[in-house]
Amino acid sequence: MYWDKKTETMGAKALERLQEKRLKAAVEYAYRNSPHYKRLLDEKGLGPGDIKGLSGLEKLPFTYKKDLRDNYPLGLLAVPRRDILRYHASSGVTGKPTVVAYTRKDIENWAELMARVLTAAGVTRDDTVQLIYNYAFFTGGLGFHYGAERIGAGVIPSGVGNSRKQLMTMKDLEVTAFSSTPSYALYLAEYARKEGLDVWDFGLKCGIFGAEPWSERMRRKIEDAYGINAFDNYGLSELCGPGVAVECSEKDGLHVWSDHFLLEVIDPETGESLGPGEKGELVFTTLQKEAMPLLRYRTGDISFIYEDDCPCGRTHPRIGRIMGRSDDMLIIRGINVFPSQVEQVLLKFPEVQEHYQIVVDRAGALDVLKVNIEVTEELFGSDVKDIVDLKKRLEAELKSSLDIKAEVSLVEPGSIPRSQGKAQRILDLRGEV
Ligand code: DLL
Repeated sequence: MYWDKKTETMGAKALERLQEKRLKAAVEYAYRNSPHYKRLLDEKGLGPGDIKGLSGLEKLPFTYKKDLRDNYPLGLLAVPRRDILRYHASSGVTGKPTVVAYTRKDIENWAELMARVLTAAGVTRDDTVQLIYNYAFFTGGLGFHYGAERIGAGVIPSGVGNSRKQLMTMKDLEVTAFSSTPSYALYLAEYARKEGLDVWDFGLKCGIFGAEPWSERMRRKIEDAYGINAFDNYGLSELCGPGVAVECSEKDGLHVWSDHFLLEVIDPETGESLGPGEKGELVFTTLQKEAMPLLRYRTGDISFIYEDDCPCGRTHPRIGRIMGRSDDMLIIRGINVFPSQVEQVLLKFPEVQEHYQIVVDRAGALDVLKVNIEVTEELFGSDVKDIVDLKKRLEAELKSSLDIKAEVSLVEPGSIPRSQGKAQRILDLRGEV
């Protein structure tokens, strides 16, 4: 089942020609409208007409998350503010979020891509879809919402939290499809079991999960619990949000919508392009974005491109499940967390030392974040009341900066193991679910 059969199944040559045409236009657009890209291209001695085809892609400079951060909040905008219809944001490295903006056309295109995503997973206008993603700055909620509406499905904008109500909604409104992070889907199934409910009986058909890494084993667990087909979908705020790539009924690789996003896989160390089958960092060039076009955006996500064609008939290239990151970003309950954000918070508290450890673990299916922090000798010898108060203030500040709850343990000076080389600040104990 396709949403836009013509585009999704267009011949490889025709897709390449389309990409070539759009790449030339995208470079020209970025040069003319984004002072940032004009400067970068000028520095490289590249004019807008110098990229003549896909083979010229490698001449273009990379764009990093750091570029968005350095140009916070809207330095990469390529249109006047009055043309912006929507803003979203994801967490940034230093406590400042990465802000992304959309024109009317960008929102339209995103809804189309999300309609393709949902259709690939089998959602039609006959479905009732429950969207269990955050509807605020995070792109998951509204991204799925617009796509499901585009298809004409019945949308339940459930948002996050209140598991009992989520289950009641699912059952009473006879929901047939839902979307959430994979870990929340598992958690909800466990919660239901404890409440004496059997989600298998709800009559659900499919689920679309993403925003964080998950495994085949997790897929099987979710499918077995709900009696559904579970599909992986991938995306990032900088490109639009969800809607960059999705699995089809084959469940073997995610199709990247390549009429919108030109895909490369590179060696994260050398920046060299890698061939199909070779594992490396995903890099995307936006081919149709107006508000914030990006050239060769380094995602930090590690995967590879499939070599063979997909039996589903879609010609857009497939990538494997995201296998990891090339940087130190952690994804905790679908929220991006950089260790440096924790450090920034600690710097505001003179009562704590620079020695800390971030521990990410699982309680059931859900991630939990703990931060062990050494206090000063002085505080260590002081009143319990002061320590409790400090713990509370640290937890409040971390929550406000990270958007996720962190449990703080204040520990004795000298108790966090010192390392000979790089400090071992992160302990990820999650393993595979
Ligand atoms: O997570 C967009 C999204 C929302 C995707 C809902 C899917 C569903 P950001 O908050 O900007 O955007 O985080 C993007 O999350 O670079 C990956 O590291 C990770 N990520 C997203 N989807 C997947 C996935 C949204 N399916 C970052 N598998 C990306 C593994 C994923 N990692």
